[in-house]
Amino acid sequence: MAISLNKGESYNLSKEFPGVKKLMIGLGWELTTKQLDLDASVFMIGANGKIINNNYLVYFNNLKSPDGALHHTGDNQTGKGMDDDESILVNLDAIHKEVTDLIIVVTINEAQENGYTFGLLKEAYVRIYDEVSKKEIVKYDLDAENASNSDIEFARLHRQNGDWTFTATGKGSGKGLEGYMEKYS
Ligand SMILES: [Ca+2]
Ligand SMILES: [Ca+2]
Repeated sequence: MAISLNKGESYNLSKEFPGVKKLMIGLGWELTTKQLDLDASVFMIGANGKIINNNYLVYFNNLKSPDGALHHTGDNQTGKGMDDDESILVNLDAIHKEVTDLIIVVTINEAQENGYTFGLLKEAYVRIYDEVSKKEIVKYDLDAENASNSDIEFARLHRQNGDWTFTATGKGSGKGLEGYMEKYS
């Protein structure tokens, strides 16, 4: 069973899931009345709180990080089909040594212009699971618990002394992907 975390809570991923090497970040959603395009993105952050260079934002326009550690499987614009609609594979051991944090965000395309929120969707979630064992580590509900948000900083993975710590951030900014790009670039 996935770990249930309140916002702001952390746990040591390396201790809770010993030997975990590869994570999968999965984003899924189903439409109700509106056609909404959700996007999963990961900012690979260095000691100064910014991405270590412009290629270390992995999203629909940059599917692989230069270190080969992160691989986005491609943009999905409709959410059609069950299970994960967008996925990002994370190979923890391959992450560039200057990267101290991975910040995972989910945004809705053109949400600001159109007033879109997660509440317009159903069965919308973002989750992380161990790619090898398929064991789910954490799952966040987007449409019910974050209905009024149009974007969310879902989680932060922080590297310390070779261990990875997971923190449930769970904060919306209302500024979309561009807002996160400004903040972390
Ligand atoms: Ca998308
Ligand atoms: Ca779907």
